[in-house]
Amino acid sequence: MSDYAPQPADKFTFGLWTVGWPANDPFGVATRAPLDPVESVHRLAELGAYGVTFHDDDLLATEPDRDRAIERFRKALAETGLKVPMATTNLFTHPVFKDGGLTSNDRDVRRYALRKVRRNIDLAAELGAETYVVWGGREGAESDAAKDVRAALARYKEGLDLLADYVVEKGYSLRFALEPKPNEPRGDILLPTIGHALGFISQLARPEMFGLNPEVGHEQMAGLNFVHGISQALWQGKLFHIDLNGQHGPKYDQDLIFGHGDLKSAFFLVDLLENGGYDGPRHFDYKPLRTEDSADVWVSAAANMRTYLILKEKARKYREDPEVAEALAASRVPDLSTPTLAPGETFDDVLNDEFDLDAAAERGYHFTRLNQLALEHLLGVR
Ligand code: GLT
Ligand code: MN
Ligand code: MN
Repeated sequence: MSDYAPQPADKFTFGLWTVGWPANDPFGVATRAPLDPVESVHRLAELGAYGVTFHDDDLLATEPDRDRAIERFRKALAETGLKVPMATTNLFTHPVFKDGGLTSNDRDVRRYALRKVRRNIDLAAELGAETYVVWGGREGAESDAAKDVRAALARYKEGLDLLADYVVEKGYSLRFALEPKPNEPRGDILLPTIGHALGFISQLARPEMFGLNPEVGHEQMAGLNFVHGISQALWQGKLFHIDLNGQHGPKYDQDLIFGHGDLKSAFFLVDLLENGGYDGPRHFDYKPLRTEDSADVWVSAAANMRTYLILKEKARKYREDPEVAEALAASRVPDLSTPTLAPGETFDDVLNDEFDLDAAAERGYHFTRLNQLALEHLLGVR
């Protein structure tokens, strides 16, 4: 039995803004002191993480001088060996972004947003990042009168096309990962779900440079099945990165610890990530509860990784259980991977099938047994 101790090889990463969240919310001020990014790097390394990710502004949490902040961050990375696989831009906190960054109605703001992203792309590339996340939390509206959505999408495309050209021109090996979210902080956000974002990418000038950074809670806020969404992103070769956390259904964005929301979905998600060909970072984007003190923050960071590793072991045992294999076969789950036409057949060949319509209609799929087996593995009784 493993002790579930995270190793860098597990590729667990954390945003500086997660452990560093001082727990201010719309109804109350911070309950924790600002955290020095240098301390976060050291604590996360001690806990067994592989890397950290950051917004441009996260680096300035306790040191307002940008050059000095970057230097201190670099030193902490060198001391710990932590990697920076992803970086992103804060286009949402400053009041100038109240109507968005790349899609603000104000053209001057859009140009400022482009400068801000471009500057942090240079730093991301220097630090060795491979993924640049774009979460457009402020790109949206509260009223349909306030935003010409077709124009906003055109400006979004214009901005992202320029940024992709810039990356190519500089020779950086960065790819962009768009992060969907249905609402919050805007009433409606422009790329609300995985499906919308995939559709939008097809309109970009360099679609191959764009994929997704889906977040568990964001799809669940929209009442959607995260495992299905991730499956489609994988199928389209667009799962560039992932934000793991927990959420209890459609309500405000909870950003709970991974597994502390819909646990059964988390189980099937880990099973999919481990067996579905995703080899990128397992990135946690959660918020330590506002009730917790600064020591509890590290308990919560460790809990994300431990939960993932427990679920990974559960998924392995589920897959190895002969009764599960038999139940999967009885449910004809593996049969879905067989192409509907045999090699060499043409569409006309389906006309020649001998088919007993009533017998096929009567056959059960036995999914209940399969689901119960998964549940029993998750509950630890098998
Ligand atoms: C912000 C948001 C997250 C995004 C981050 C990237 S910042 O905390 O809630 O979901 O992933 O900008
Ligand atoms: Mn979130
Ligand atoms: Mn996120």
